[in-house]
Amino acid sequence: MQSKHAAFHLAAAGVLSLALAGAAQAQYKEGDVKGGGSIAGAIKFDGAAPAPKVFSVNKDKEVCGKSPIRDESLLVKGGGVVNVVVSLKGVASGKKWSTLPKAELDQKGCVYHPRIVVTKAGEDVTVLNNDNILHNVHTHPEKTGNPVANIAQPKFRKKLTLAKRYFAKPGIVKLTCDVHDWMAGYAVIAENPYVAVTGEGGKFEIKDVPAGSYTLEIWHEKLGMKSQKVEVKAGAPTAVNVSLK
Ligand SMILES: [Cu+2]
Repeated sequence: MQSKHAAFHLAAAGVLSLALAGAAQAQYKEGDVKGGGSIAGAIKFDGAAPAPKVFSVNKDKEVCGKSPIRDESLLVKGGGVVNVVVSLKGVASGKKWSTLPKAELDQKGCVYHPRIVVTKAGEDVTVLNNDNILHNVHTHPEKTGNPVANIAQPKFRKKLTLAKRYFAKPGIVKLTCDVHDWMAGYAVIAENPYVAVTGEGGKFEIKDVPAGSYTLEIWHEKLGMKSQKVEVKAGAPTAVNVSLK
């Protein structure tokens, strides 16, 4: 498939429901992928990069105020959008789940690292607290149908295991902290391991895809969701370049 440049705008509202449309799909099966293809490209930002915004830290200044906390809800670096979730839908079988890193995020300087964590549906998510202050993990399941977690993580609790029941159903769950209102992160509960999160330049790559036709979903917390058809050929890269605004 050739490169595509498609500009679109979508309100963030209503986006989560679309992202969850695959919930009823058949269970993904692990197997060996021989001669798979790949999907690679970049998610660009159509327009001028938004001016950087810094939150005013009004709580636990000695820890949270050590370095400025930037608003990373729309982060454009090198012309591309960082923290865009790119996922492949309709994959019946393919590479092993173990190709995804274990879902773990840290609270450091009162910021979630990483902002977006990917997990297999029905797995625990680990939340570390390296700040030596109280945080509180609050999940917002939106339309996933997962239960809400609202768990205090005192300074002595360096590691919190968020139980798998909070991540039983696929979709996107937002994480916030009731102590520090600027803290925001997302757990992407995946149906299959073909999920990538964009880095600098908006770049991403999804490897070892069995040849076939799929739908690629592109989701960003502020810019909304877009999906497009993608044709993957055996042993060949497929370029997908999209602009968001
Ligand atoms: Cu906090």
